[in-house]
Amino acid sequence: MAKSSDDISVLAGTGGVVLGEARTNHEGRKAVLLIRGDEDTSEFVALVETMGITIVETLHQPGIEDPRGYFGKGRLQDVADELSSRVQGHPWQNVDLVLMHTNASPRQLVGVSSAVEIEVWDRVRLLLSLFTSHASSLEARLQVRIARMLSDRTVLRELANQQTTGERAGYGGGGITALQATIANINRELVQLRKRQKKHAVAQSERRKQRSRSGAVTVGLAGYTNAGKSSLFLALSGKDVLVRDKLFSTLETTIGRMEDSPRVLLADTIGFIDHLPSSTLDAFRATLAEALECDLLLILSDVSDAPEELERKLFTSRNEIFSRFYGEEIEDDFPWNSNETSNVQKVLTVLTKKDQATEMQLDEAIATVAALGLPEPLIISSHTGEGMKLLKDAILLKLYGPQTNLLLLPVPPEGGRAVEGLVADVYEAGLVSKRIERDDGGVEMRVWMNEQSLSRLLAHSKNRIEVK
Ligand SMILES: Nc1nc2c(ncn2[C@@H]2O[C@H](COP(=O)(O)OP(=O)(O)OP(=O)(O)O)[C@@H](O)[C@H]2O)c(=O)[nH]1
Ligand SMILES: [Mg+2]
Repeated sequence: MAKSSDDISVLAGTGGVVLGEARTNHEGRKAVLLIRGDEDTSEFVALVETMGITIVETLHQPGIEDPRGYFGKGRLQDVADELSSRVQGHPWQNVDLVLMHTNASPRQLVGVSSAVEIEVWDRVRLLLSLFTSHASSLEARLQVRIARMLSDRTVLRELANQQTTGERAGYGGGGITALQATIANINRELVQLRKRQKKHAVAQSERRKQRSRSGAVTVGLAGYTNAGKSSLFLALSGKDVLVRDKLFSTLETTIGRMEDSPRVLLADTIGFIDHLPSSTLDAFRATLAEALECDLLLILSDVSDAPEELERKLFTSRNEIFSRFYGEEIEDDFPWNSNETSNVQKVLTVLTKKDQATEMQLDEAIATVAALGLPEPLIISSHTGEGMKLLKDAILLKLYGPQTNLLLLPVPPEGGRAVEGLVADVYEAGLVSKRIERDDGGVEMRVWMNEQSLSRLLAHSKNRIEVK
């Protein structure tokens, strides 16, 4: 059995790096944040706040990132000195975390860690820690663990590399051999974890096939984190899922039935975020597949966001879905309009949280959606219910085409199946929205039904069902 990576103690102060262990609760921690240039830090700060961590001080250094230590050598030393000379009452007294506002290279992570000698997170490690603390299901924990180990391995490889080239001396007590043994352990455990994940994925894909064989169709809910996916899922299905004003509340896929339309399944899933490394996204692939391999995909975005935020988040969602997940090239005319081999034939854009948006925001958002080549949006509020009926109808229209009016004829004089039997067949084949019993014993029905099911129904009805 491979040694668990939780045992890896690459400790600060012994010439190594704190890889930030399996700790899941970071509530109440204090951090300093390092920033180069004048980047917008609001999303990063929101991620930090979501975890209950307080940023005690933000340190800026103008100019471009130093490839060795993110901050320049002198400035980084200043930070290290300040940390090591803390006395009672120092504002940094309880700081045990240094945050870097970047997706750092392994070299930068090692560089900053060695200098400050406390735990260091770049944006990716921050996300991984957040995922770890929000992972509540077995599946979520498994994929987060894989993502963490992949990321830890790059840091350990960098350390090994620095020791081999003589750039760095010693590694704890054990030196390069201990490091290589640790990497080997990680590799072994990754093989095991991936096997388990593969098993999950196969089982999931089998369940998906079964669902579609049983005539169910799936509607996937996708969008940036905090877009309101779980809230819409709850509003449409009534099935309880975690809704919180936190980033990445949802890390796995939940399937539920659309209310009044039991054959329509909804899939709530993990959200997207900018600049997630491919290896991290890959760890969530099976989960995403559960929602994105669907009959209809809803792309959600929060219309109460500032216009440039909305654009950024929709742009990211679009790229994650089409380029990274489906591996399609994004061109001006979109896959769902142009290309029959596309993975997604059907897409709807949904703007959420209408109750919090101004008229001007709504207008701007509609223009943004069009500029990105996405289908014209439906605008809803899961809280007030506004737009929900239109959305449900739009979903059914996309899935089944226009509604069909059927007339079920009464039993003829020479005998035949009871009308109730025909009615049952119709319920079996589609979604009934209206039913009128006629005086002559016949029944009129209005249904959502795709062409294939309709022709099968008519063929089996011995001319007792007519399309009106
Ligand atoms: N005012 C308003 N708030 C909403 C609406 N829909 C969702 N929210 C809020 O937006 C926040 C995020 O909602 P979620 O449904 O958890 O969003 P999500 O997309 O599932 O988020 P993650 O799972 O974290 O990616 C919560 O605080 C919701 O209450 C809405 O229609 N109106
Ligand atoms: Mg959610």
